[in-house]
Amino acid sequence: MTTPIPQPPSIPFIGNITSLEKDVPLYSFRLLAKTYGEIFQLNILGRTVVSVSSYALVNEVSDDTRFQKRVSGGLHQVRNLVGDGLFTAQPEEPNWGIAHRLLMPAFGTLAVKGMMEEMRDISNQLLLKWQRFGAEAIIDPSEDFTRVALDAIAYCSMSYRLNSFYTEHQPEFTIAMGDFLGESGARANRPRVLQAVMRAANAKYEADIKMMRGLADEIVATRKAHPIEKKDLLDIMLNSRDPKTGQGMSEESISENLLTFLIAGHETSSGMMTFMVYFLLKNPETLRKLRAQIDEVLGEREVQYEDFAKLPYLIAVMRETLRLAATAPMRSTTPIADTTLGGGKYAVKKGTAIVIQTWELHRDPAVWGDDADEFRPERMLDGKFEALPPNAWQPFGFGARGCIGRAFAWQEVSLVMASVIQKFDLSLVDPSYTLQIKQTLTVKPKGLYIHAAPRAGKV
Ligand code: MNH
Repeated sequence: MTTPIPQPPSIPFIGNITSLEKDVPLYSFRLLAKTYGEIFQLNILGRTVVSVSSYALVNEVSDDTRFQKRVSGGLHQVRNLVGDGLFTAQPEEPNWGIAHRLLMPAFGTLAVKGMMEEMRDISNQLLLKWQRFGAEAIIDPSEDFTRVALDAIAYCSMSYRLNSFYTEHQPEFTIAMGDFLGESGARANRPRVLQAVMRAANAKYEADIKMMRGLADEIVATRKAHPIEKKDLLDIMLNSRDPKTGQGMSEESISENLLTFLIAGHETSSGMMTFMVYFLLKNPETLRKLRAQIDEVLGEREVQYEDFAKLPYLIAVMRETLRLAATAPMRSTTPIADTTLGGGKYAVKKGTAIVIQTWELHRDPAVWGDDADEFRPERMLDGKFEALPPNAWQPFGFGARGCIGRAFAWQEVSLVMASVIQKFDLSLVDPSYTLQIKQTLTVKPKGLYIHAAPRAGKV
């Protein structure tokens, strides 16, 4: 016997859409999980969405033999820009396999290691800026980390310089992308009739898409006009063939995947660095310990690839940051056939969207204990991370559709954050600041401002 999945009261035609906060849906999902428990379902404009948040249920749906990724909701809207690119392809679309097989090797640990000096080039632009601005400047870390992450992915994987540090405001592309992602999220929760009459919003959406496609075309055209020796991501897309099908990538597919990497490759990493700064400033003892380890290993010299293995506390802080603030806060999966969840308790039909609430998963007391809400990197140290139950920590998603950029993000954040902590004394502009969130498809802190005072002898 199955029991019905709990559902908040629903309004005819509109369903549960009013249960979702417009600006930060994550808040609503978290509140609903507190109210209704580890599983509940919503009716969003006629679509059933099942939300799961306990370790037990997430572990159950993290199973490639019974469930597979489903691109729906806001992510489905992102297809308006990137079509069946690597991130947004449905599992049955052949372009996923082609792009996956071709591009995986470009982002393996070894390939990423080879990008170290290009990453440093970009990271140094941030360090120089903060040094020149000096101790009194008010810094928006989210903006500068976004510059770093966006420039790094473009430079390391496409040998293209976006030069985001040379514009006063966020670069045009960043703004267009932010607006596009925000609008894509909103569209998923908007009745079609309403969408149709929103002329200004629709025109802006189309203009943003056009602007971003223009950049992709420009990057490809630049490469064709100035070929280089390097076997980077762009070179692979232009010149390699899928070993399995023998197919190359079409022009459209190249453009869509190029944009996929620019999008997927920067918002999550920059959000992670911003959250990390927030957690460190709110936990001075942790910051002190991290600084001590960095000083001991690096002294006055620049961090090298080989140093990362000697900075276990940095790694623990990064893991703990992504536990409490997974910057891609949800992912969707779906049963391959009609099935049940919770050991036969709840029936779920084939094709139903199941949304995994990573923020709740990462706070399940069954895994993390009673202090699950506390930022405590020690829980990730000394083999404890490796001893976690399977799928308990999954900020990078799951299985074949897990993050392809994990090694890239890890190296980038290690490099940037080790350097920042080594060279600057950070402080909050407003010491009473408490965390607020801005959500597009990803989440990042909102309204966080810091000072970065150069440390004597270190810069
Ligand atoms: Mn990334 C997929 C999180 C950095 C490129 N990424 C995913 C997924 C999560 C995720 C979660 C799975 C989404 C889903 O199931 O729908 N990614 C992150 C986080 C960071 C990150 C938390 C940084 C921190 N990602 C990066 C970087 C790149 C990148 C950097 C590019 C270099 N990610 C991708 C791509 C996919 C993906 C591409 C889609 C892979 C696939 O479906 O085959």
